[in-house]
Amino acid sequence: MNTLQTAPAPAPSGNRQLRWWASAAGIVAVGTGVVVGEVAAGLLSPSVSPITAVGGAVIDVVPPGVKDWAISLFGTADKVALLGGMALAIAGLAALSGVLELRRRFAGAAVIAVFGVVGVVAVLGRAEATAIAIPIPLLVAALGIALLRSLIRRLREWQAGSSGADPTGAPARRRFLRMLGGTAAVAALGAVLAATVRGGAAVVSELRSRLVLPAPDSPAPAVPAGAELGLDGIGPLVTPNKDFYRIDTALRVPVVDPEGWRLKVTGLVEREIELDFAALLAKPLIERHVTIACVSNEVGGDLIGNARWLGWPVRDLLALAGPKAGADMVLSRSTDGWTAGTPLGVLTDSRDALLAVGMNGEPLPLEHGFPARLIVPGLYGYVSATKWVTELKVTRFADDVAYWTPRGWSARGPIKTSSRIDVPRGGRPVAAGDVAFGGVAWAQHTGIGKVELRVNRGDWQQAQLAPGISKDTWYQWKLALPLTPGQYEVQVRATDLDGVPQVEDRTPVAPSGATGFHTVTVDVKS
Ligand SMILES: Nc1nc2c(c(=O)[nH]1)N[C@H]1C(S)=C(S)[C@@H](COP(=O)(O)O)O[C@H]1N2
Ligand SMILES: [Mo]
Repeated sequence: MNTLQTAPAPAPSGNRQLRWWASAAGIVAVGTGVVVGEVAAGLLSPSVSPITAVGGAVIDVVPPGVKDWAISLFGTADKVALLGGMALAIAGLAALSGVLELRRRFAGAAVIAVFGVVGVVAVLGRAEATAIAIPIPLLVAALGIALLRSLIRRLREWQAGSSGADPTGAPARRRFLRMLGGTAAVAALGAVLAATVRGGAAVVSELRSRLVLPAPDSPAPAVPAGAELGLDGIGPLVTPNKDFYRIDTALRVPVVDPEGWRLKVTGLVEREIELDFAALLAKPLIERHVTIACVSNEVGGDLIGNARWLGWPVRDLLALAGPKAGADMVLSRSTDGWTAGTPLGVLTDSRDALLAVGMNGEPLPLEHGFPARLIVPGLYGYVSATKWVTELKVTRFADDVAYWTPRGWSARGPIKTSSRIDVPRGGRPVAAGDVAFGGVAWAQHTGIGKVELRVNRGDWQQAQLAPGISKDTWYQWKLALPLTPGQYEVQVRATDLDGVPQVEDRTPVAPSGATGFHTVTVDVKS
């Protein structure tokens, strides 16, 4: 036996160092459990893991105000922020469980057990949860507890300065550190594995990239000359897919294999219909530009985008099913259980409401609903634009409620006429003289009639309005204002083609969309 190895190990000096090691033990134990749980979920229940279930539950219980705040703070990185926040919270509780377990046997284990129960409750609350997903959080907790208990036992032995009953006679310190390091390594490996198990997404991405969409029977009307003003600083008239805003409650983008995808039309219909992806692509498809917007878009905000969508008119699909008298709503449902309630009339009138498969000449990106979603001109996304859609239930507003309705949002959500100043960009001073103002205005399905600007609440001055691609899209506008040095407040107001101006009174985004004039302060330098 080597004397060096059996030399008594110095006990971790002082309570602080001991607590530090106990915290590390807690984090490594719980982290390993969580990672193993994610791997298990990835294999057994791809759409629900303990982490996505808890995160989804957090999203579901936060009041609309907090959701708006999170979106305004983190923008489309709100999910990364949520996952990061969860990781910090879990690490904090895990460290605490280590310290508690060191102080008192089973005290830390109890904290982890609570984790497990919270996880099970969260999984039970997910619409997409399969039975196999339910016990996974308990597995996570059991593994975390087992690891924590043996790590803490070794830490105690080190503290006591004993070499215990270890037949190798390795010092207690080394046995603790070896187990801590070994477990952390397993967790790291598991994290890599969890990422690969997510390869399902990679497979569907590959299928998507090889998919060739049919040419539309009815192509999109040409973009009129001059619709794009080309003013520096106004976003492009058609938003590229990669820049298109993304809003949904899905922590992990649903991965839907088009081969297995089915859309059912159910409820108050003469004939239930089931459609697979090949059958959908074989329908006479049309292509249209439609500007969609989020109800959470603040005045002047960027949760709005314009794309060329390829799809089958929902009107034709519903005509095949034959809605029964008395029906007034279509509850659309996605693979992850999210729902939107759309007035039946809007889906059966002459507008181009689409069961869309293409976006700007490509299959829908996974984030934007691959393989199929709804696009309805004139309605906010939360009451119409269901991504990863798998069911249309013809029903009545009196009988069914959609996802956001009980959470403080209006059951009906027509888009409010609005306008935005994109240039000059806020905060940057501009040179005196003719100052170029420009932006966009929208009144989906009615169309924009005029856009005006006013300076320091003076008279409204009419801007040059570019032709819209259609009444369902936004319009660009511009106006040069002669300004001398000083500070100005500039406001924009759009009026729709029925002559109705946008609402001046400021109202918040909840419950049915913001109103008010976009107002910017412009610093003019000599
Ligand atoms: N399945 C599903 N579809 C959804 C949502 C969702 O949370 N889940 N959010 C809706 C909302 S609120 C909006 S504004 C639009 C946004 O569509 P986009 O992400 O393609 O821009 O999708 C709608 N469709
Ligand atoms: Mo939205």
